[in-house]
Amino acid sequence: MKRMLLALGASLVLATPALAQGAPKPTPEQLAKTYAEDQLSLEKCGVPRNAADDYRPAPLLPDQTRAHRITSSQAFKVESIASGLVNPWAFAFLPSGNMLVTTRGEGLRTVAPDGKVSDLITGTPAVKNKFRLFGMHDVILDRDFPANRTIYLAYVTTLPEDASDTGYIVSAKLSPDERNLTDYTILRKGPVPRRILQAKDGSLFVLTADIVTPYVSAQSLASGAGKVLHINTDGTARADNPFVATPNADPAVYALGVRDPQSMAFHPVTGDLWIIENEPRGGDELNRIEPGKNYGFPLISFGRDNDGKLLNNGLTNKDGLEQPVYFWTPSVAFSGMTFYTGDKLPAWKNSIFAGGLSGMQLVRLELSTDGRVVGEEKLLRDRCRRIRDVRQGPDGLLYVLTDDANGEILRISPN
Ligand SMILES: [Ca+2]
Repeated sequence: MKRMLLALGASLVLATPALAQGAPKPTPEQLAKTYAEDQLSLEKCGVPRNAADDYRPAPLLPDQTRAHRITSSQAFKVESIASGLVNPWAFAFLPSGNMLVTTRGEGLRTVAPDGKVSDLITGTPAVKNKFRLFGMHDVILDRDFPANRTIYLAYVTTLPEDASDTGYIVSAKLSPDERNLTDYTILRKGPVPRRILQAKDGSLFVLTADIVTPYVSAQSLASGAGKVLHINTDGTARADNPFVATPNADPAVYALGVRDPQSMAFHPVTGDLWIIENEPRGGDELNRIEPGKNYGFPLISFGRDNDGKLLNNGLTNKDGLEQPVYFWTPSVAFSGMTFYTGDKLPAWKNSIFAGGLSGMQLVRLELSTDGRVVGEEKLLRDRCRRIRDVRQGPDGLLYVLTDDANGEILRISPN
């Protein structure tokens, strides 16, 4: 075991200098620090699933993987503000000061600022915590929540009349006492939905997964799986979606060819839609999404399939298919993501933060003005926790949700 850890640490440090132009070259001292941090993390937390996988396809763009590892100048402290949440998946900040939290196998609860966890909110659909993959996923508040009390939920359940798992995007209203859901409306029924994001105009972007081999859905315009979808708040497809006139296409499709995208956020300056998706085994990708574009899965991939076999003979590039801005081998297995836009942690302004599940880390990415990754920092690794979601609070601090049977909400503030 020790030998494997050393070998893994050594290969990580060797990979770091192979950075392309654009990123500043790390000093020997920085490399030594990075190596020591990687080593410590692996020894303390153990080698996560796929982390020992040494499959490393070559990048095709500058700084497309292993961009210069950075250490933040931002001094910060981490406090646990709530615990005892059973496999929490996502959270949102209510105007009351409470947080609305989904728990994967249960439903929906609130958490008060003092950490008190409520009973289950009634009227929430029944879900099962199946294979650690399915159940209650995302929750967001409507932009006009203070006036209309509307929330949106993404979840997967198995109904008696259905042979297989069914995904739902629904809207509902949260009662003023935050104890009950009413006005339940199904917006979409179909493939596994992960995240929901509301645009300034009120429309909803939805990420859906194609995780069933042989991955026939992600490239099929007729299927809503393995897609970025764009819908109205009544569930209908946006009239300006790119494939509304394409015969047999699902009109909700906005972009295609993604596998298991779980992270989504708008860039605070450009307004562009960014997502992170998990490939089966290595090759997790950061993508900037444009309408009508094909992000390649499973035709091209920087990862391998779960059985270790190459996807499409290891092809990583093909005309007509988009290259990821950035990719990770081995897997980090990302979940929630946000751009930090607050003033409380100024050194982190406009950075991407994304939670790693098997990678047990909070990744911070610095982007250049032209949208390339110029620095990657790995935070919270000393805690050895699967990080399920990260959001910016209304107080300008960062909040992180850990995913296990005793899930916590962590608050990151300046120190
Ligand atoms: Ca891709």
